[in-house]
Amino acid sequence: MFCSTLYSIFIVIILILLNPSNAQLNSTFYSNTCPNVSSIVRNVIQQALQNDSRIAASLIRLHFHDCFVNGCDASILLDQAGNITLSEKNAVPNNNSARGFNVVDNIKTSIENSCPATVSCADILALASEASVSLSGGPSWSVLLGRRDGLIANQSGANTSIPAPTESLGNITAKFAAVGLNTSDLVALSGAHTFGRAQCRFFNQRLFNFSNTGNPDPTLNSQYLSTLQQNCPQNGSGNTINNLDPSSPNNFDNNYFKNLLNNQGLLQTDQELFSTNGAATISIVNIFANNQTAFFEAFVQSMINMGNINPLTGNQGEIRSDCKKVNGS
Ligand code: HEM
Ligand SMILES: *[C@@H]1O[C@H](CO)[C@@H](O)[C@H](O)[C@H]1NC(C)=O
Ligand SMILES: *[C@@H]1O[C@H](CO)[C@@H](O)[C@H](O)[C@H]1NC(C)=O
Ligand SMILES: *[C@@H]1O[C@H](CO)[C@@H](O)[C@H](O)[C@H]1NC(C)=O
Ligand SMILES: *[C@@H]1O[C@H](CO)[C@@H](O)[C@H](O)[C@H]1NC(C)=O
Ligand SMILES: *[C@@H]1O[C@H](CO)[C@@H](O)[C@H](O)[C@H]1NC(C)=O
Ligand SMILES: *[C@@H]1O[C@H](CO)[C@@H](O)[C@H](O)[C@H]1NC(C)=O
Ligand SMILES: *[C@@H]1O[C@H](CO)[C@@H](O)[C@H](O)[C@H]1NC(C)=O
Ligand SMILES: *[C@@H]1O[C@H](CO)[C@@H](O)[C@H](O)[C@H]1NC(C)=O
Ligand SMILES: *[C@@H]1O[C@H](CO)[C@@H](O)[C@H](O)[C@H]1NC(C)=O
Ligand SMILES: *[C@@H]1O[C@H](CO)[C@@H](O)[C@H](O)[C@H]1NC(C)=O
Ligand SMILES: CC(=O)N[C@H]1CO[C@H](CO)[C@@H](O)[C@@H]1O
Repeated sequence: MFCSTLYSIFIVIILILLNPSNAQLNSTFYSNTCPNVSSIVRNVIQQALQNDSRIAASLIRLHFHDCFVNGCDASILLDQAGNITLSEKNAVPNNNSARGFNVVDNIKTSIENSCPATVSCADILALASEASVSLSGGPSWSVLLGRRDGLIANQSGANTSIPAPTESLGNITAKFAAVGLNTSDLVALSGAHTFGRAQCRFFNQRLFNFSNTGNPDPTLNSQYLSTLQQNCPQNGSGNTINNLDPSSPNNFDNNYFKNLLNNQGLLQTDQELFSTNGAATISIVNIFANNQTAFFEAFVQSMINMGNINPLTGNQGEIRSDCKKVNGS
């Protein structure tokens, strides 16, 4: 009786270990089937940066918005057509905001030329994030690979799971915790706002009528406030773009955290990391503002943590041949 119970447990463990869908990601997944995949991705992004200095930032944001919704499965890339009745692209956080889809398609085309039907679109987003950061002066790291592409999009998931820029620190923390990321990950990954742009509509409420007070957000540096008010008049279109890190808009560095110490965080959720009374995030912001190496090391670990959110592996999902569509549709 006792022995047969032990035996059953043993068999179950063996079956779990053999189940390909429990496979861990690793950095050598394509070393035989597409050994040059990293340099192919990097080259396409390097070309794209010649024309569009913002593209590196846009690409890493796609990976973030992908991973927070049904895991890192390239669901954000699916166009709304056929079986995809409600795309993530059209969800509130992405509509007229997420960009870089054409560059993802160019990367995919370039990879298919060397290694057809081999590399997933979900892995392309992870590789593109690393290339974007390192090409912008940030750290390099060994990207974990082996994700497969999902068959569905989840628009309501994208509406509700991706953090919004007007939420409280508590709400943002909860959304990160919901995907297994902690406060250290939140602060480190928010450091991605060291490059890229944001439209006025995402922070306009801080400039004129914060929390329905009729006044600006009191944490905003007054000189920075007047600059932003000129670029973002309250009743303007709200689509004008602003640098997330005005001190070095296209560089991946720790200036984002130095800005927070000067009350020059652009989004409410940026400044909250430093200005929420008693928050556990404050000491982490101070460390990163004073030590870029500490930021880079934490950022790499947290990018790996984010890239590990619920990947499809083994024979789950598929390798899409066109990142915009499920195969055969
Ligand atoms: C902590 C919660 C976060 C909130 C509320 C947030 C919100 C936003 C918003 C509102 C924008 C501007 C989009 C636009 O104007 O169209 C933006 C841009 C951006 N976000 Fe975040 N974000 C968060 C975390 C992250 C994370 C974790 C990453 C990546 C690791 C990231 C990377 C970026 C980048 C690079 C841009 C600039 C994109 C571009 O220029 O195209 N963000 N974010
Ligand atoms: C990487 O993962 C794949 C799929 O799970 C596996 O076949 C391969 O042996 C792994 N490589 C290493 C070095 O662990
Ligand atoms: C890998 O790609 C790089 C850059 O495109 C190229 O210089 C190199 O020759 C390629 N190597 C192989 C083995 O294809
Ligand atoms: C250059 O980048 C802009 C966006 O900044 C884009 O609209 C345009 O299509 C790009 N041109 C080429 C040739 O890629
Ligand atoms: C996305 O934005 C466009 C305006 O450019 C709007 O017409 C459309 O309704 C929006 N889609 C969703 C799903 O909100
Ligand atoms: C996502 O939110 C937008 C705006 O509230 C709404 O129009 C759309 O129906 C939502 N999508 C889903 C699937 O709930
Ligand atoms: C969509 O996303 C939500 C929140 O992330 C999740 O609860 C729900 O199970 C997802 N739906 C599907 C069909 O995957
Ligand atoms: C924060 O989360 C709480 C609990 O879900 C919710 O009641 C509140 O409306 C959220 N606040 C914001 C600004 O989203
Ligand atoms: C967050 O998790 C990491 C492991 O990825 C750990 O080193 C760190 O101490 C945790 N931070 C907090 C605040 O729990
Ligand atoms: C900066 O952080 C790194 C990595 O955590 C650490 O090794 C180094 O000692 C720190 N430098 C200073 C001056 O504190
Ligand atoms: C579309 O959905 C139907 C019903 O779920 C399924 O039978 C069909 O295979 C799907 N088509 C594609 C191309 O995924
Ligand atoms: C000049 C103008 O139209 N001002 C309006 C801008 O929008 C606010 C409400 O957000 C109104 O109160 C102002 O009258």
